[in-house]
Amino acid sequence: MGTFWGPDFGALERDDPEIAAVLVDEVARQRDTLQLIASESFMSPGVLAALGSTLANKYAEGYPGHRYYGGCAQVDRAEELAVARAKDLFSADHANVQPHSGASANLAAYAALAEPGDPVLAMGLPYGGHLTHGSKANFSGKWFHPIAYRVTPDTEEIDYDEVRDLALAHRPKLIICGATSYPRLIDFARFREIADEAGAYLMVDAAHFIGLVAGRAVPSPVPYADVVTCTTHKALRGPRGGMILCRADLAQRIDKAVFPFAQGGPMMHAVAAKAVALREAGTPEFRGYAQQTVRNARALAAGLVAEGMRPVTGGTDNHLAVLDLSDLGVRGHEAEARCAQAGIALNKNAIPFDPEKPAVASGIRVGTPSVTSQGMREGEMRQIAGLIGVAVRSDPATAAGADWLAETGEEVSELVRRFPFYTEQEVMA
Ligand code: DSN
Repeated sequence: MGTFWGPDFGALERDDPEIAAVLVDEVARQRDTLQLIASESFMSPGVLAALGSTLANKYAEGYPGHRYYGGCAQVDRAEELAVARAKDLFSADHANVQPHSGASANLAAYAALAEPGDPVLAMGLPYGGHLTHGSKANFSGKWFHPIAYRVTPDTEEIDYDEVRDLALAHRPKLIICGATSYPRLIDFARFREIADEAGAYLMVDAAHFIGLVAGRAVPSPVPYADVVTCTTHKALRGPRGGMILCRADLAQRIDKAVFPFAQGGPMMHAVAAKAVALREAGTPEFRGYAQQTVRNARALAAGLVAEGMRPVTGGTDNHLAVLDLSDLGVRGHEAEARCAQAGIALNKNAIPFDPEKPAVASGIRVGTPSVTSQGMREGEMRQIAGLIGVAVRSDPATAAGADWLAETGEEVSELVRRFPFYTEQEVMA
């Protein structure tokens, strides 16, 4: 192999100690505390190497073989590999690996499939949807005509009858399924039927669960959707970024919607890192991780039930669980802060039909991609559930609560020290 001009941490420490310290402290945070944010996981050293490479210097507007800049032979190879690996892994006709993020991928998908002002039917944010699914604060709600479907109050699962009724009443151009805090499998076949009946395109925002699809731990939306958008971080364990998969007949529209409509130059270091992650995601090891992630989420949810929390929808089929804390008399934002004090990173989360404001929320969301990547299994999930239970019930304003939080923090440190994701050598290069 030739010389690889990679990240030089020593030079950064010497020239910019302030930022070097941020990098060191964040490694320490990720290593010394528990990561239960459902939309996060750990990138491999290979993915990190591609991200920190000189590919970041290159402008490459356009697509492989058709760039607006010279000198693109190497980055073309990276993009061709990423596209081929994505198509192969997900059995997709076409893949665009240039979106800078999931939100950018969604902007491009809207642009490819609808016109401003068109009705778009998607899950409402308070029931587990996403900002780009029609929030008034986002392009999707300002430039399109959003119609929101909900979950049923009794099962808290998607109300497919309501989806159909709204689709037939409003004839949306686009129907979106996929969510950020929905713990159940989505019935893609049912959505396909509804979209066909209403004459709408079906877009699946698979950002949260595409890694589980890659690892064959949950069903794939690709056979049912016109377009699948996703992120490449989260459970897929790639770089922060987006990706779009689609049918062959929509390929040109999607490509033009990404560039030049929504974006300029692609981040070729991120594209190369996506290629690395997509190769890793096709390995038996990744399959084992994806399937264990789901088993761990079930075990964690069951453990939290034993701690007096109510799981939204009664449990989970994927990598996350949403827990209603009403019976404990603790609100989501308090639970998030108490857990943070004990070294447990998770987020407050609205429950369906939540009486609290989103900034307060009645629940929390927990996810298992990170801890599963670290090698933890069901036994550790039961231990973590106990730690969360103590932290959530500990009021830091009382002396006893502050002590419990400190003790929980020590137990968290002992646990995570047994399951490092990165070796010393990898993180302190
Ligand atoms: N921020 C992501 C999440 O946490 O679910 C969604 O974009």
